[in-house]
Amino acid sequence: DQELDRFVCPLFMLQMMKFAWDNYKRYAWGKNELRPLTRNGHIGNMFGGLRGASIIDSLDTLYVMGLMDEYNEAKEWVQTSLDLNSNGEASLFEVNIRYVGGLLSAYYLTGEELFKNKVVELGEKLLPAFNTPTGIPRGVINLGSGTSWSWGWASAGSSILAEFGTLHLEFVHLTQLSNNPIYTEKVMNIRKLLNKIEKPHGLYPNFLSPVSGNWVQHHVSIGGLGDSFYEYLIKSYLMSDKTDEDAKTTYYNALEAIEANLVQKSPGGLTYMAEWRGGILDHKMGHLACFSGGMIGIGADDGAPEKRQHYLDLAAEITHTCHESYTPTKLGPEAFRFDSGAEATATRLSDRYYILRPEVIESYMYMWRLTHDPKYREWGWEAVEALEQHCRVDSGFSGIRDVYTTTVSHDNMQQSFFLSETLKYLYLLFSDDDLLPLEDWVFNTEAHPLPIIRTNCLQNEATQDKTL
Ligand code: DMJ
Repeated sequence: DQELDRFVCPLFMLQMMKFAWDNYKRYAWGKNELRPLTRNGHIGNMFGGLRGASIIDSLDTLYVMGLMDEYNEAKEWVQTSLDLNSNGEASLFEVNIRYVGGLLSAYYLTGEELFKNKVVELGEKLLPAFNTPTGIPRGVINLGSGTSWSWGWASAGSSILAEFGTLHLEFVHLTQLSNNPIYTEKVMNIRKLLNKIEKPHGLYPNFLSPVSGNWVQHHVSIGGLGDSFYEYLIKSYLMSDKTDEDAKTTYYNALEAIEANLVQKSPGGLTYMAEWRGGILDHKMGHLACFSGGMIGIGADDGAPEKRQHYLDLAAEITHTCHESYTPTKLGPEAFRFDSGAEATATRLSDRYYILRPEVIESYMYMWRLTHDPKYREWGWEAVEALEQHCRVDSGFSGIRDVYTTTVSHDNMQQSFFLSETLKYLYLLFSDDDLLPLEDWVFNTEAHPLPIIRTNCLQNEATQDKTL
């Protein structure tokens, strides 16, 4: 049976990917995302006029799954239709994680110069966002004029930790590919400022002024607004072939502060990450924060020797808690709480939606790779069945509005991260460990694999042999 599963499960993921892709192609080709109920495309306002987010986000997934006809269609679109001369308001963060990350991975996996040329051209367009008094970039940039500004909703013109803190992996690779040190300089400057500034209880608040370089308010979260900043610390260390000691120290110090101030145990025995507002805890965990099981897992082995088992246990506990939140449709809400008797349950109607997010499955994938405990594959399979049952519609996959009711209401969006992350992590969960091995690759926060930068050439050749 197990032998059969080895083939059947990845094949199943591949068919889900093909179904998602075919419908995108049929109804939304060249637009950013598919609206599967109304059978049309969605452009949105995050990518500054750039198009084809689902294509760029899918390139590596298609390639890794061996869907070569589909990969070739995607590549051809990049060649003929990816126009980088757009003139709209883009989120620096979203363009970086999806477009820069997607093109970098496509280049490293395939060696096609086209992707390298495109990504370097795009990287240059992002640089003006860093022209601030501190060098901390603003969140929004006009890709044509280079003007940048802060999100209207961010307090007092501040920049967001998870946005300016989620550039490091891609920018270091941009320097590698372009031989231009400027990208690495920009992200090292962010790190320098963060190292210098005083941190309340060792924590990193979510809002920072790009003008004064001071925190704007003391709200700390491992979920939205904070999340991938922490992820990029440990991944920067791993991607540097474990030479970036500064990233390592910063990561373990941050994790210590998180454990001391945010990690909680519920009355029912579930370990969770609360949110912190100037010392007051909000006993709520976002779906986004569920990536932290995987993050703590991949960082466990490089922690202090006496802490390694503890980190692995903590990673398993958080992943378990996130699995607990996946009920009764076997899909999880956007946020769940641990107060007034709640145990990993969304108590507000407005928190009950699921938009095809990957974070819980991402943690299953890492924990499977680290422990080979079969429960992670079982949990992953549960999610596959639930996606098929509740999110598959005639023309693609859709998010749902309420994970607590089985009479499903669909949100009419097939998010591009469903193709780049959710389906890729599921595929990897059911594949052998030597497909994109963690010793050779780190995944950016949109699940685009980037190679570890080897410090000596001999290792480099060995890696290339393995990965090609
Ligand atoms: C993705 O774009 C990335 O994973 C990001 O870090 C968080 N949000 C979505 C997925 O939920």
